[in-house]
Amino acid sequence: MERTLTILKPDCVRKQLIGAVIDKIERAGFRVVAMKKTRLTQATAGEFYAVHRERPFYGELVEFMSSGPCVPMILEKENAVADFRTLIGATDPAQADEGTVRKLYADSKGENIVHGSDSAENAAVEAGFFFSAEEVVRVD
Ligand code: DAT
Ligand code: MG
Repeated sequence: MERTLTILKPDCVRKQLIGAVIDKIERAGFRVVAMKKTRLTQATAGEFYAVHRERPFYGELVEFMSSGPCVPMILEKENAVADFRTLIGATDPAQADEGTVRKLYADSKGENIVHGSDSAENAAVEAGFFFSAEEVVRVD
């Protein structure tokens, strides 16, 4: 079993799509092993996306990710990282495959509904931004 970290971003929460996106996630076979609603500070959002620090969109990204509540989750499934990236589609919704979360719900490259980790190693690091060990509970 592999784990990935997702964030239902502030646009997802504002558009009242939390349930719709979780429905797609569960139907695709992911188990939710941790979940909360929270709001990133600019400092935490900046650190979370530190790899993009030099990119022209970094300021906008930090601003957006701290603009309202979000819903981070740890998801578990075989091949979770790659399968979740397939489920959400390309970063730019205009390039995303039909039926993907971003194609269905995202407005733009910058406001694209969901985050998905790009490796199992990064998923573990990213989970640490939101969850303590006691909050990661899989009982089923
Ligand atoms: P992904 O979220 O698909 O892993 P990424 O890691 O390249 O994409 O970028 C992280 C986030 O930064 C992305 O979800 C939205 C924002 N972003 C990326 N490229 C952008 C661009 N060209 N213009 C505006 N925002 C962008
Ligand atoms: Mg990425």
